[in-house]
Amino acid sequence: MKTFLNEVLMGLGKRNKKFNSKWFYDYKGSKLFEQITSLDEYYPTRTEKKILSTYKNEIAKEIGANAIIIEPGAGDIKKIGIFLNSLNKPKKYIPLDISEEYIKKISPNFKKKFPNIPIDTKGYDFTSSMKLPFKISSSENIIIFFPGSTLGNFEKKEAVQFLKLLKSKFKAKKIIIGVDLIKDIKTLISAYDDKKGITAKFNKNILKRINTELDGDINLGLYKHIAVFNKSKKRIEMRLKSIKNNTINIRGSKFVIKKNEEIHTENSHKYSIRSFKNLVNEAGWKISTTWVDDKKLFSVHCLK
Ligand code: AVI
Repeated sequence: MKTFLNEVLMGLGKRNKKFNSKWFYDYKGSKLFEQITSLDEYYPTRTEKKILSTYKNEIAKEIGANAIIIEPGAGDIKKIGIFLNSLNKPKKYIPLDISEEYIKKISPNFKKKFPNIPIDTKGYDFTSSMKLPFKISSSENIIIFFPGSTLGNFEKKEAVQFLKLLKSKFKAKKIIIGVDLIKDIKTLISAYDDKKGITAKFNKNILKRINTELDGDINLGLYKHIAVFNKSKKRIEMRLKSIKNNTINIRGSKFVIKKNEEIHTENSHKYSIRSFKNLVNEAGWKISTTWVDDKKLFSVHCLK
């Protein structure tokens, strides 16, 4: 299994330095992401919630009866509640999150709101090759709920692999998935570089984690948060740019970072309905319904 330490050492050893964005999400990072979702500039969360609420009955129809709903990367578990009461006898809800500490703190709230729906919370890195932390049978109506455009954080190849895995490993019958749409660059950039600097803190949280968990000696003040739109790859890229020559020491490994050198920390791919359809088809799924908001900022799809 790739650990945080291994991945960080490998990422800093590359000529084009990079980290996997999943390492943002310890307890603190999950809290910062929660704050991002209510920023004025960050349109995806409120837009997706509106779509889920407007079309909850259509979504419930697609999901069908006796569903076991699995949500990989569930975070603050705020979206499932929008349509849960519209479902026909849901059997169980299984939220998975890489930060076990965070998800375990969030789940009592769900139990209070939905006392009749069994919840089976698990700390689990859904990008890992580890065994699933629960048993499933392919005869069940297994539905994957994957909102928030989390798929956008994968490289295209990884996204296809992950969609395939949802069928082979998770035994999913259908997927309800949220996907962010391509739009004007100004709106995109400000969503990832907000005025209050919360996204900058979120981005730097990875450096903080390296210092506290891996005994690193990074001077956080020497790194600047930047968000750029990569036009050819249709994605926002978050990076940490060093403002001075400096060195990073982590458990006996030393890395020299030059002034203006960047560490790539996150990709957030944006799709058109057509490019998403192509991606989904490549993974062996078909779009059965697509829902979008009036301004065509965000999309929610049912895949089968
Ligand atoms: C979790 N993920 C879909 C977010 C996104 O928009 O790519 C993470 C994020 N990064 C910066 N702001 C939000």
